[in-house]
Amino acid sequence: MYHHTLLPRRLRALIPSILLVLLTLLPAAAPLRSAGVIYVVPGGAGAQTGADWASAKDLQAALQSAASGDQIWVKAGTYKPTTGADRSANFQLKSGVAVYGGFAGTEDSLSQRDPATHISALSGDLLGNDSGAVTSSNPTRSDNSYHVVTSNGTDATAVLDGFTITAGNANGASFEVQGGGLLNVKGQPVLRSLIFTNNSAVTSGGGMFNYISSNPTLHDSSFINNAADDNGGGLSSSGNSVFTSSITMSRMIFSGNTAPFGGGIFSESSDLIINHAVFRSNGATMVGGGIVSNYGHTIIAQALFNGNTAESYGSGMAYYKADATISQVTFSANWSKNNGGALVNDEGSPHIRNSIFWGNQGGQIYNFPVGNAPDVQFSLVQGGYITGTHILAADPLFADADGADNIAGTPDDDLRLQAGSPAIDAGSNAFIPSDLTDDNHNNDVNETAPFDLDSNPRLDGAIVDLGPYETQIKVRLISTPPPAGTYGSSYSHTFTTTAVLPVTYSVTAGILPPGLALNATTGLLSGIPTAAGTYSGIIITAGNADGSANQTFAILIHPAALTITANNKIRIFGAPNPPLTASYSGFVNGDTPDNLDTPASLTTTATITSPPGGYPITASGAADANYDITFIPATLTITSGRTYLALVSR
Ligand SMILES: [Ca+2]
Ligand SMILES: [Ca+2]
Ligand SMILES: [Ca+2]
Ligand SMILES: [Ca+2]
Repeated sequence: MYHHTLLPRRLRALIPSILLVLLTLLPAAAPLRSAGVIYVVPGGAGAQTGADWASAKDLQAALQSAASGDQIWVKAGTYKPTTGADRSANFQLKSGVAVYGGFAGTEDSLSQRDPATHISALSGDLLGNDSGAVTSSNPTRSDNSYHVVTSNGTDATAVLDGFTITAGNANGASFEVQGGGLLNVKGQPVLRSLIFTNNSAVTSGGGMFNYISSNPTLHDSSFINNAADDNGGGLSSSGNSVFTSSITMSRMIFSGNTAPFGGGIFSESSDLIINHAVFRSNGATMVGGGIVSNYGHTIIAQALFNGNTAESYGSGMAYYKADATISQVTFSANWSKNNGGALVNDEGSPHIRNSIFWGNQGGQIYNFPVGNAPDVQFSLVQGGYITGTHILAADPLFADADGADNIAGTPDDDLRLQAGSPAIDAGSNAFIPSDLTDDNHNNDVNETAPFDLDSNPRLDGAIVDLGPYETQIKVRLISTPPPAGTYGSSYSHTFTTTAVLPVTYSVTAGILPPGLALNATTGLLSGIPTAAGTYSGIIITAGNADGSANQTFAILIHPAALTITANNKIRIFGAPNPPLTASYSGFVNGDTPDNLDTPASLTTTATITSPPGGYPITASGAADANYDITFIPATLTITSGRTYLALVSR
């Protein structure tokens, strides 16, 4: 820390002049300026210094001049890699430079932009003549850029955020046959809020091609209507035996992309981590409408595969010698001409958890060779899954499986779960995926996923649902129905709920047994029943601002046990029968014999002429709705005079 004092004085004196020499050696063309914002509008404006909106640069010029730490703010409009005809020109991203689109051209802070409203498009349609099909051979695309964007060799400080990338057509030679929208070789850029649409490639990755040692992250982005003539209509990612690649994606949409192999995504010797994604209406003319994964590791969490098609196998996904973890995924209304309506597992080893396979044409899960079955647990599989554990096979009761158009597999399908779906609370919480892409921005990727595909809490109630959507019930009555009670006996039952906010309990239909009352705050139903009977059709509602839950039940109030015991009597032979009496055991609620609907009658067979002996006294006839009455008889003993005296003196 005292190094400067060790410098010889003469050397210290030289330092200013050394600095001066170094400064003069810097090329004059590189202006010394602090990192900041470079403003961009189509074609540039004013003095084109990039210092503000009024003197904005064009995008290509801004990228050329940007230094590490710069941001480039790009006004809405269309930007092409060149004003000429050089199909190899492209927008090359830079490490340390973040390029943001979506500005109206008036903003002074990043948070004011809105890419959904102010479309900043990067277009490879150099002649501006594109029409018709998005195919590499379409003549109106023969002028288009081979790659609209490249991010080769960048690190994770290269950012592209808030753009539509369109009209790339990689139909050249060498690398210019793949990645029409974006080519990423040995790059690790952060790609956010991008729409890749109408890009094509003569081999791989119509929308984007990712190749060896490339580990980009892609968030909040869509691949729509891209095409490749070989594989990966939307996205293709490849490693090789030495250099693997890995793509981490969250909140993605792949829709309407086509290729022979992997309409949405083709991945080979590459790892895929996908959290929150919709694969819809992608098509493979051969295998893997949604995804093909060959070799490599794939994690797919909280995703929907709907309306994808494959002319051969595996309309949702196809795995070849790849391992995969598939959790909280729904496959529905995918169409495969042959097998694997949802999934083909070809010598792979998928682990499938908390997922739904329903209504796919071509069967649900197809294994090749037969017997090489994925490990399926806590999932709903149409037709069942014989080697799985905790498998349901009942209709999952999607909210609207074929949507308003009544055609399954089109974008209006609603594959959330209806109330009463067997898939609600049918998963295993142990298999909730982790927060792979840190969707709650707390730098913890090991905690369980906080959000479902709708960005609702992933866990509602005590147990996770199957599929990507968690039904938000919010308020649940979780207690068992109230038990039976007994007339005159203290009764207590507490209704319990799971809810974030406190709930209020009320009786919304039927009548509680008399004597019982419901505490609106605690849910305690208590009291002493004052009338036996069956009280049916009672509905208890627990509710708060989030919603409410009902429970319908009957309460049976049993009669109390009452024993009427006739009293033994004795009389002397020849005397009239004494008054017959009885004792009562079991009265509650202050009842007396006078409260009985029908009083007990006491009879004996003895008459005034009956000889000495024992005669039964029978209690009977008493009846009351509140009592379950047992009668116990007694004996009238008729004695001779001497015996009578002995008995009564005892
Ligand atoms: Ca064109
Ligand atoms: Ca539909
Ligand atoms: Ca987190
Ligand atoms: Ca649940």
